[in-house]
Amino acid sequence: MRLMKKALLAGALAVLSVTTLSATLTPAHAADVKIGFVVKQPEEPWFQDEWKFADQAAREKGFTLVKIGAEDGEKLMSAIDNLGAQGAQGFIVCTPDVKLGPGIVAKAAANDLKVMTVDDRLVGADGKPLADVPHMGISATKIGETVGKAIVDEMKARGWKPEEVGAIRVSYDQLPTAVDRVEGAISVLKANGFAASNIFDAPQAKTDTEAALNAATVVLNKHADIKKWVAFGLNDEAVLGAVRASESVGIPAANMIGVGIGGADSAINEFKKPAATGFVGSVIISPKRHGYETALNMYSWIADGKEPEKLILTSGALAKRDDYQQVRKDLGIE
Ligand code: FCA
Repeated sequence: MRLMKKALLAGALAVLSVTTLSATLTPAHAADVKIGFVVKQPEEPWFQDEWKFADQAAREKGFTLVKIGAEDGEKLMSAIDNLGAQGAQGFIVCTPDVKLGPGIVAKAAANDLKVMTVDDRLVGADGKPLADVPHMGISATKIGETVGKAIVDEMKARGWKPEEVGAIRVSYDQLPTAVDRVEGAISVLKANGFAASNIFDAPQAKTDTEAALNAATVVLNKHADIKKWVAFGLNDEAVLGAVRASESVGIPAANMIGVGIGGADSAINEFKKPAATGFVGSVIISPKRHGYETALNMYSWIADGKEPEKLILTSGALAKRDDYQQVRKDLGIE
């Protein structure tokens, strides 16, 4: 009797483990799926986070993710050929230059690869978005407005009058989403009494902190009579550059208000500093949606023939030193 019980139990256990196993087994074809995730600035924390979440999707579904950094058009074109040669079926890309749009689409087709864009939307020769390529971006104007409102609120809290304040528009005008973001911020500043003549363009040569620092330094030196400043731009790196520039010319944190966009490590490390800097806040956007969701969408396109939506625009939420942990948690990116 005892033996029989034991045998029965063993049998039940065996059945159990087989069922659990088959439930977690990925479909036979998942292992054959290979997806590229190509980004323009692999060292930027935002893109690291996108990759991290895309990796999570790959692990969950069982496909292979190939992460490639492509800082210029040449690297991007050879990356696409490479993916084709490796037998990938599709890729997601944040291009170093949106004007490469038609070239990217042609290269993808030549390699029989499906293509989706993330963050930066491709444009055609006429400067209009390539609406046929599925894209996930941020709602740039709205997020820019959130930046503008955060700046205005902080100005009010500090009792600043708009006429005594200079604004640094760290700009990268060849990228439409960058223009939409800064123009969104400017619209709110203007609606709150900021004169256009107090807003100064600081064009950055690249979208990193160093380029922004250089661009903002020129503005600050040229307008040394202005003692109070605000700054905004494409991302956290742009605004951090402006904040570093203000520090280097001796403007105290109390006289600087910078609000970025992103909320990855560049911003978080700034919030973690023991003393507050002029980097007051960041509108946190979701690398989880942009990494995990795009990768899943590409996977369903390849594995199930389900075409992704043509356009998804994600939102953001303002975070500051004292609440960024909670905001990140609410966005599911902790
Ligand atoms: C652009 C910027 C990145 C990030 C992304 C959402 O690609 O360069 O920093 O803000 O949009």
